[in-house]
Amino acid sequence: MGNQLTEIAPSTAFLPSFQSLHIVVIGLDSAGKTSLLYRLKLREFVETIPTKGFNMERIKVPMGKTNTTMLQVWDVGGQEKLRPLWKSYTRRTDGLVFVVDAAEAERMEEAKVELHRITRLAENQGVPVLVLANKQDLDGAMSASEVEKVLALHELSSSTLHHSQGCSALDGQGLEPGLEKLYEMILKRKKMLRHSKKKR
Ligand SMILES: Nc1nc2c(ncn2[C@@H]2O[C@H](COP(=O)(O)OP(=O)(O)OP(=O)(O)O)[C@@H](O)[C@H]2O)c(=O)[nH]1
Ligand SMILES: [Mg+2]
Repeated sequence: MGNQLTEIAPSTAFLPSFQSLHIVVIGLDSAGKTSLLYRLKLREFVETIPTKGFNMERIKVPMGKTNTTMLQVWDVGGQEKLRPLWKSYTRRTDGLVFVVDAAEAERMEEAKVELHRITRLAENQGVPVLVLANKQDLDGAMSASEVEKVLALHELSSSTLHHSQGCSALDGQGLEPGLEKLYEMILKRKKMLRHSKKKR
């Protein structure tokens, strides 16, 4: 679904408007990134094929008590050969969503390595991270707090706000609360950055 083949990374992806946020969704292949993107956009579970480039959707979501926020969501393919491209998408993003298949415990170490590799980059320092422990509908899926431990989120730099949330693209549970939390972290960071600019 919506598979756009491209070698071109977004160059002017950062949107200065406060109400329009740039979000990048990454994670290992088959974690459920594209399924989550279209669950959010279409409010249904759609058939997907492995993403060879990226998908991008603009999605209006209710955020906070009264706000509706426009999200520009980039879903990037997670196959090993595509992972070197992630950094072109995450540059200057407002928030990172890292999706794992919570029912696939044996791939958590691989996911941990990739998460820490991308968040360690200088340009990603301080970008808030939402970890989605997807496929909670499957028996034996790890909970958000178990995923948080195996991915060693406490080892992320102290300037990086993070949160882990269980979810399922199949029934949609957990997705909106997770995004709400990401939104709060993004606002918090923007406020901190404005405050430190004023001090200079
Ligand atoms: N049971 C269950 N299956 C899911 C869920 N989310 C995704 N899937 C299935 O997992 C497989 C991979 O989903 P995708 O959304 O294509 O995964 P992806 O992370 O985009 O994978 P790449 O594009 O290769 O990086 C598909 O068969 C989906 O139907 C979920 O919440 N529950
Ligand atoms: Mg995909």
